[in-house]
Amino acid sequence: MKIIFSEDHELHQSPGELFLGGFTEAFEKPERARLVLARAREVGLGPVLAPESFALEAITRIHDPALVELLQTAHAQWLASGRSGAAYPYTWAARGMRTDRVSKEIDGKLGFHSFDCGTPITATSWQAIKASADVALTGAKLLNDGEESAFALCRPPGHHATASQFGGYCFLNNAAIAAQSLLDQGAKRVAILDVDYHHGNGTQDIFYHRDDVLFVSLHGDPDQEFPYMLGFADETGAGAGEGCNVNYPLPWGTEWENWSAALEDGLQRINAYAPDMVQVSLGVDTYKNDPISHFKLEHEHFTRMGARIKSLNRPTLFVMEGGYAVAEIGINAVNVLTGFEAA
Ligand code: SP5
Ligand code: ZN
Repeated sequence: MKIIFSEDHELHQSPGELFLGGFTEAFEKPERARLVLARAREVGLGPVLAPESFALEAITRIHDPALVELLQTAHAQWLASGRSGAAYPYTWAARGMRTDRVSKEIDGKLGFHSFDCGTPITATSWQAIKASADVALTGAKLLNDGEESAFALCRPPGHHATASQFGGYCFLNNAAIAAQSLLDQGAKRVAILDVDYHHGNGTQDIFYHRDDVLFVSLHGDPDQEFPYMLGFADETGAGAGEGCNVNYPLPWGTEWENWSAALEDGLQRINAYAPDMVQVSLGVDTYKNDPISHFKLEHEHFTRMGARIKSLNRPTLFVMEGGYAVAEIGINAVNVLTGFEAA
């Protein structure tokens, strides 16, 4: 399986985030991608390719141009307004406030185009964000050119980002951008299976009214887990997209037995949809020792996950999302890919 990777991911490094009442080291850090790549090389998964550079139009097929511009300019405006460090949003449009206009001030813009305070923008973040989208787009192109599978080793991750808002360590929705690219290159239906511990609220929202993308997500019950306000089982799609959104919220402490039962149900839904292509939003924060998550999957379960995904028997693009047990992230992520290849 070909691996697409850009060293430019190193250019995004969060200075830290609020956690348990203090400001602590960021969980989403460059070491994550380094270790996944090292493990892929160690097991000989496949050749490592640099991404092509795509025009911004591939991104604005999904995202509001104002978000794309803000990601490129926010840090300079942050400095110009007398700040230092990274640009952090801290105030949002609560119920009863205006969402029909955007302030020209940096704090107003950041609040308008984000939904959490854990996703800061540094002077060089944009280069990493753009490279991550290019990694996913290159993976989509490989599938379109006939590859049976590919691994887009994206960082920063993407599945929380909506069309117009960043958050959850995500700035651009790499998986959504890649899926749109597959559709634009001729695929009629794409299924996205999101196995990250957190609900992929951005991906769901982007495709919620559409029937050309099936979104299936297994995740921590939003009554207990970030992002708290989306990801419930009664969200089934709307309009033309009715029936094209499938959520499996699962409680803290979920082990392989119940997780894999939900996976089997989700795989059936994907088979019934008969997609031309499959994408996997591959987060491995379901691992038992993940520092911010509460599922109980073990190394071997990731191998089995990959084998079950192979049973879909469709061209499959894996897009890296979360996973914060850094020492073991390489084993867990690559186990999915080797499990897929061996099945
Ligand atoms: C891509 C991805 O996995 N993003 C995850 C973003 C999660 N950010 C919020 C983290 C909140 C941590 N909650 C701590 C609960 C400790 N029991
Ligand atoms: Zn996650």
